[in-house]
Parts: sequence; C-alpha cells; structure tokens
Amino acid sequence: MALRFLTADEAARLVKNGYNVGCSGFTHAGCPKVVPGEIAKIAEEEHAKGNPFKINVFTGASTGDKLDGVLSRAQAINFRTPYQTNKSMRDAINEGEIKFCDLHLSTLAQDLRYGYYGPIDVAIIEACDVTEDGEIVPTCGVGISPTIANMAEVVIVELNRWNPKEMRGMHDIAEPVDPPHRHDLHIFGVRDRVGKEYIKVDPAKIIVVETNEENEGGPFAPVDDVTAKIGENVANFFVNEMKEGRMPESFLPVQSGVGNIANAVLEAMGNNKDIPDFEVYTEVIQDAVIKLMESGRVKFASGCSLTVSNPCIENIYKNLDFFKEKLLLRPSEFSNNPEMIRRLGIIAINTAIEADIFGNINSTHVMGTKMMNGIGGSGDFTRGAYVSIFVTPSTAKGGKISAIVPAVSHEDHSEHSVKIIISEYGVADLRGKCPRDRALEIINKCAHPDYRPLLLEYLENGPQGQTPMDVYNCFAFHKAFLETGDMHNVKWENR
Ligand code: 0RQ
Repeated sequence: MALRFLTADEAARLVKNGYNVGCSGFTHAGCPKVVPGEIAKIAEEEHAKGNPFKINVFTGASTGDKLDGVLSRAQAINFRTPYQTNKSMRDAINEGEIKFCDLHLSTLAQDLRYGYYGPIDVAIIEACDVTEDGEIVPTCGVGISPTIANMAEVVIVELNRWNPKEMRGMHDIAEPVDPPHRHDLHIFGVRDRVGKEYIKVDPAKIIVVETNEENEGGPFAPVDDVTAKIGENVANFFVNEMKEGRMPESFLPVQSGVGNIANAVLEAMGNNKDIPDFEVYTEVIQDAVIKLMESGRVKFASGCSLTVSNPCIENIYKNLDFFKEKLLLRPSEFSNNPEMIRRLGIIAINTAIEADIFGNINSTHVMGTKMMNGIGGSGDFTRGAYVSIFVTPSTAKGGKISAIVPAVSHEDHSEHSVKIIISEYGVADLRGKCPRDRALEIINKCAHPDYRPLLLEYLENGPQGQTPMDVYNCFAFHKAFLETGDMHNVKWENR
C-alpha cells in the first residue's frame, strides 16, 4: 500500500496533551529532529491560550537539543525517562518542573511492554529508509525503537535523507519474548545477529515526514594531562592483568561509558601496543572506536548508537562498505542486556562523579541532590561485567572537590559490584578486600595527595566495625563544600 506523507506540523498535530510519546534514538544519534520542534510550537500556542499541553517522553537514552532541548524550553514535558544530558532539561528536572525517572537503559523497552507506563500513543522514529510494506530502517541510534514502533497506534517516520539508505544491513533488530516464555538470547560473540535489518510494523499506521537534517554530534574535548594519565593507568592495568593470567591473552570485549574521559581511555588503550587488537560490545560507540577501527586496533564494534561527531559520521557514510563489515547497531535491551554482558565477559569502564573510600559509586547526582545525566547503561554493565572499572579525575572544580569522599552523597553502584577504581594517580584494586583494606587502597592509590591526610583522619578516628563508617562525619566533605566552597575546609563533629 502507498505510504501516507505529511508535513512535520501536520504530523505533530496528531500528538495531544497527556500523550505518551516514544522517540527513536540513543544520545543525539538517531533522534527525530523536526516533529518534536513542531510539538513544542503547539505546546506554546496552547499555553498562550491558557490550555494545558504536556507530554510524557520515552527514548532509548538522552537525545539531541532538537528533542529534549526544544520540548523542555517550551515547557512541553510532564514526565521523562530513562536518561538525559541536555542543559535545559537538566535545569527543568532540578527545578522540579519535569518528573524524571532515572532508569537502567536495558530495562525500559521491557518495562513498557510489561505495561508499567501505560500505552505508547505515538512513536516518532528517524529512519534512513521506509518501505510500503512497513520496513523501517533506523539511522545511527536504535534504543527502544522496535518496542515503541510495535506498541504505538501511530508511527511517525522522519525519513531523514541526510543519512544514506545504504545503512540498511548495519542493524540487528529483534525483541525478546516476555516471561514466562523468554528463552536464552542467541548472542555468543560480539558479531552474532539474532534479528532483522529493519523494524517491521503495519504500514497502515505509518505517517512519513521527509527531512534532510544533519546530526547534532559536537566534537569531544581534546585529551588533557589528567584524562591522558587516567587512560594510561587503565591501559597499564590491563597489560598487568594479562601478565598475571587474570585476563585471556586474546582479550575480552570492551564497554566504555559516555563522555570525554571514556573517549580518552579508549584512545589510550588503542595506543598501548601490549594490548591486543580488541572488540567492543557497548552501548555508545564514540569517535575513538571509529579511529581505532580505521587503524585496525578495534576489530568489530557492536553497540546501540553511533554517538560520534559530525565529521566522524560523514566519514562513516563515505566509507560504508568498510564500516558495515565492522559495525552492528542493536536495540538497547540487547546491547545492554545483563545476560549477554555476563556471558561475553565484558570489560566495563564507566565514569564516576564521586567514589567513596569503601568502593560505592555516585554516577548521577552532584552533592546528592542535583541530577547530572542519569545512570545510563553504567549499571547494566557494571553488575555483570568480567571486571567492572570506574574512572574519575581525583578532584573536580579546580581541586575544591575531592572525587574520593568518606561516603557518596548518592549511591548508584555498590561496593559489591565495583572491582577497580582508577584516577590519574593510580589503580585501586578492590577485589577480595575487606572494607578497611579497600579504604586504604582507594585513599592511597586514587585520592589527590591534598585530601589523603583528611581521608585517613576520617578513617582512623571514627567508630570501628566491619565497615568503619562514621555517621556523624560521613558527609563532612560535602558540608564543607556547601558552606565554604572548598572541601579542604572540612570540620569533624563529635570527636
Ligand atoms: O561539570 O562541565 O560544569 O565542569 O561533572 O564531568 O569530568 O567533564 O566528565 O564528561 O566524562 O562526565 C559521570 C557525568 C562524567 C558521565 C559523568 C562535574 C564536572 C563537569 C562532567 P562542568 P567531566 P564526563 C554509558 C555509561 C553516568 C552514565 C554512564 C555520566 C561534569 O560519565 O553521566 O556512566 N555517567 N553511562 O565538573 C561535582 C563532583 C564532580 C562534578 C564531576 N565530584 N562534584 N561536580 N563533576 N565530578 C553511556 C550512556 O548511558 C548513554
């Protein structure tokens, strides 16, 4: 049957106040870029008339400014899950204007199918191709697209011609059967496929909006001395693990988190010739992976999105034959699936906002209250990993904040899941250690030398026990920062 075509404005008018709207993409990669802007305009029109207009937005992860940014600034969002990185949205969340549910990314698709959030009224999916029999080929981010496309009554396809339709073949699209009928997912190696090259829906529910919008991929910050040193410490840790026989000589697939530090870590691993060529099984594939693929250091990468800068994606599109043999994009419930992560023996490398001396990690909240981005996939990977590593610079805000604290102000990953912490000063190996020994290891190897005496003072002068945590003073570092702007000014109570 012939597909129906509408303008972005006409398609946006299908979205009503209170709707659950599912969008494609994962980070800025693969997100719709024109219909959300038109929804924002409708919201502003309705607000001007004194009418309510807010929607609930479900995506794979964070999105670009043309989705989260425009809708937040138009005050068009009531509820948002599972992750975000947009400044306007972050401010609205921290002001309490948007209800944000911070979620493990692997779980959202199945939680939607389980009915935890109600129906998906409209799905908006960016595609590089759509056919009359309902085959939708995503662009560079998959996320929860198969699930929202299947659940929605209306599927608006943003057919974005900026992305070549020859991308077909780069995706592996499937949805698991839900319990009690789920069986094992047949991925036993990074390159294994279990699905189709496209999302298939009833063509009668497809509306096509044609666009030609470029990606929103900004550049990464250049590697500085601190991130370079962290990267070097990570690479040396792996070389030693292989020497000690704790890591197979053929190496294991790598997951690396999002952001500048993660990009620097991968670069350092690529530069260390004692690490063999390796594979990547991750969620976000960043620029460093593509560079290492070109130099032959990364043999294959499976992920959920190509979260790369625009020059990098243009290079991929120009050399699709080369990259299609080495890249695979999956839905987030496959890329981040804890079952696969445990089975494949993934090396998980994620970034912490702060770590405490016992090994608990805060990935999400600044000073315990302000949301930064969200847990993202870090929990999916950390819990099941062969070895779970957290990296962090030893300090933030020009040294006034220690990233190593007596107690994390918010806990995302517990001491039971975290095996290694790495800063620019060194590597803390927490494996097989009791809380006291972990504390000494983290303070002496990872904390900034300025803060080491203060942390040792905390550890030695508090109550003892299996975990020597001092409830009077565990947040004294945070209190000092909130009151004086500098954690060095810590004052102990009741001692
Ligand atoms: O703030 O930009 O205002 O200066 O946090 O920190 O050092 O630039 O590091 O870009 O790698 O992000 C944990 C946020 C790190 C990220 C986090 C401030 C610091 C700066 C950013 P400014 P950097 P990065 C899979 C994995 C959770 C999700 C995840 C993240 C800003 O990696 O969101 O792991 N992770 N996903 O100044 C106060 C501290 C601070 C601090 C840093 N202790 N106190 N502020 N900052 N430490 C990917 C996906 O799921 C998609």
